[in-house]
Amino acid sequence: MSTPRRALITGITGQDGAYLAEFLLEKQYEVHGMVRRASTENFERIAHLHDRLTLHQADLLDQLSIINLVQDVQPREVYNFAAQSFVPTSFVQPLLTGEFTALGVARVLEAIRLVDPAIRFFQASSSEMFGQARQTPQTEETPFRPRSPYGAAKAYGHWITVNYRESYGMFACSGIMFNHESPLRGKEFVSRKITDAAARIKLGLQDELVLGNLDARRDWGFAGDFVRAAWLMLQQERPDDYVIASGKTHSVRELAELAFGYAELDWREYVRSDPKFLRPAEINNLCGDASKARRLLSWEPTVSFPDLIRQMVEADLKRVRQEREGIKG
Ligand code: NAP
Ligand code: G4F
Repeated sequence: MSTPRRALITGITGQDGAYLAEFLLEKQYEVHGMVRRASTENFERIAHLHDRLTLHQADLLDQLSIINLVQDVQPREVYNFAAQSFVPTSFVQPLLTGEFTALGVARVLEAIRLVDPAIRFFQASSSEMFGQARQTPQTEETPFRPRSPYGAAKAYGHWITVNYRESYGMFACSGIMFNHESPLRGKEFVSRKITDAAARIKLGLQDELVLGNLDARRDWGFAGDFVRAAWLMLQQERPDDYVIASGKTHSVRELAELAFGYAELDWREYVRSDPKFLRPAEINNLCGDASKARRLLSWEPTVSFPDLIRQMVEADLKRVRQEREGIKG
């Protein structure tokens, strides 16, 4: 039997997994995390929580390892945040992305169905599923037209979640999450690539920043707000799907201008665009309508776009300064 307030997080070493682990610990949950084996441990984002977490080795590619994990932990809630989550990599590794990001979802759902179909399940779906959307802003009803192998894989993950809910009566929810960032964001994503570069340039460790499409527009929010929405979905009476978004869009250019401004730099002196960072197919604009989540979950974002970017720049300035002092010492 599953125990109240025991949760299993896949992808706990990633940005969202780390924020959710902290959020659930504050709510007195017993938190278990799935980690994949690596030759070097990759626990930086959860280092401050390590003593309070139980980590288990399993892999999205290995069905039996996931079944054994769910059997051992007997959670009440499973949050599936694990995925190959970087869109450009999905163009060069489309099959692996499909294995992790699409079939990985079915493997977790199958494990739950086998072990205890009453376990509540959250799937981290993505606004990339909308792709070149014909309707703005995007809602739960907007048709998907993905523009990357990642987006196509997430669309499978979304629909298989809906299917397990409808076929087996499972409490399976899909959060259609727009871009969300934080100081824990991976450095290859554009927000963190920019805030890290602004800090390094400010401190004399880098000369320039090379980006791709400066005109792309995204609906950027704060990761901490998004994991709270995931938790709220699993506390409802009925399972459902929800768009999670700020409802405001900004261009990559605006993000760069803001971040460099917080570092007291003029972005135009340091940023250039190179076609090598353009994607085979781009999504020019994404903007979400989270009215349903606001209405039914009472969810509201708490961090504005300028505050988010300021926090990221400040965190990168502090970290780069410490690294520089460490190198000198
Ligand atoms: P992230 O930082 O890239 O974290 C991904 C996590 O998945 C990492 O813990 C990674 O482990 C794990 N993982 C990858 N392949 C795995 C495998 N085969 N077996 C087990 N674990 C594996 O991503 P994030 O930004 O936190 O996003 C969390 C989830 O939300 C992802 O599913 C992403 O696609 C989705 N999402 C994110 C956003 C966003 O803007 N952040 C928006 C919409 C949806 P390692 O540390 O070992 O690599
Ligand atoms: O930061 P990005 O790489 O995020 P992207 O592709 O929107 O995907 C993120 O959000 C999705 C939700 O919509 C998640 F599902 C997904 O897992 C991931 O977290 O790129 C944002 C925009 C793109 O239009 C890209 O072309 O920034 C543009 N961009 C311009 N120059 C760049 C760069 N992106 C990256 N990564 N690096 C650049 O140099």
